[in-house]
Amino acid sequence: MPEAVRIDGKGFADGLRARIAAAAEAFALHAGRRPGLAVVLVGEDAASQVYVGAKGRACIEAGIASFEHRLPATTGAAELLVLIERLNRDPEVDGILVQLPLPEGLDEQAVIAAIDPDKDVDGFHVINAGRLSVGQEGFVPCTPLGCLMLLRDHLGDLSGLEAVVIGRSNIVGKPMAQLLTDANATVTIAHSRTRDLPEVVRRADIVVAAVGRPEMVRGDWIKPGATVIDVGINRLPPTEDRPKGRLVGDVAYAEALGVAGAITPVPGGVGPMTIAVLLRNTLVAAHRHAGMDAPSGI
Ligand code: NAP
Ligand code: L37
Repeated sequence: MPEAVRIDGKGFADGLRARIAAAAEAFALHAGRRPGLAVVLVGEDAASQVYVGAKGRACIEAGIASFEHRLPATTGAAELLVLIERLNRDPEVDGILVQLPLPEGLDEQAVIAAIDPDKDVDGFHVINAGRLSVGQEGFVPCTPLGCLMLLRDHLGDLSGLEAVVIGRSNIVGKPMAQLLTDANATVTIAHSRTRDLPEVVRRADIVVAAVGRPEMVRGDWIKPGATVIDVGINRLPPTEDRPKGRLVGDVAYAEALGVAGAITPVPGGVGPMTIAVLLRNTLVAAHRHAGMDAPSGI
């Protein structure tokens, strides 16, 4: 069995970002303004700080205006809702992202519900979840859309393939299962109550692991030749030679390499796609707000 192909999410995301940058420049010429993304971060969550920083830099590089709002963990719900209302009305802001998780005491669903669905580039608003579920145009959550792009790029048509999504969160697992169903795959959703997960995963031509448990999916769970998308981002405890701790996925990568047909690495797989798709959704939002056709091929 030859070693699995390493699906280069970072490389794909870089290409996507270059296409977005070109389209953002064309948008600015026509609309007289850049697309704009507002990112709201409440509190000091270490991973969120890193991602929000990366998102801001990615915006600037793509010619998208970035409006960062970093608020203390003590921010009250009323204050946060006032900010979101202001961003909803701001014509410079095409997309609004409130980085999750929010600090204890803030109701995430209530905060997301306050975002104008047509600026909800994260696709977390119930209106956008509903649109996805009934097949209407809206915004699709960035991480699962990025996974679908990688799958299509690697496999082409997904019709009739057996897909197993491990995890049923609103931000990854559920929308991922919906996208795969829409792409004509036969989809199984597995979760913490699934009986005999290894046996379920062994049926899959496509495995999407979105669990949050380091290296839970073992090599011998994977059907030979399957395509594996590892969404997990888990930081292992620090060691002598890795003072920051190693980053691993939900799949035992070294084991899976010997069995899978193709697999995304961590880091360098799904993570960079999440950021690139956020820029894409913002660009699409800007076109819709300006009454322009969204650019094709992005
Ligand atoms: P989440 O909300 O915690 O959901 C985890 C899911 O995994 C739940 O549905 C849970 O089942 C299931 N699960 C937990 N233990 C399990 C087990 N032993 N066997 C089978 N299923 C199990 O997590 P999430 O937000 O979807 O994120 C999942 C992972 O993806 C995390 O590592 C996160 O850091 C990563 N992530 C990465 C990106 C990226 O850009 N790469 C973006 C978002 C998230 P129940 O529903 O039964 O509890
Ligand atoms: N859109 N994404 C959106 N909204 C949110 O509310 N929490 C959240 C969210 N999650 C998110 O941004 N996740 C994420 C995860 C990983 C990366 C980016 C975004 C990423 O770039 N990961 C790099 C490694 C980064 C590191 O070293 O820590 C990777 O290569 O996987």
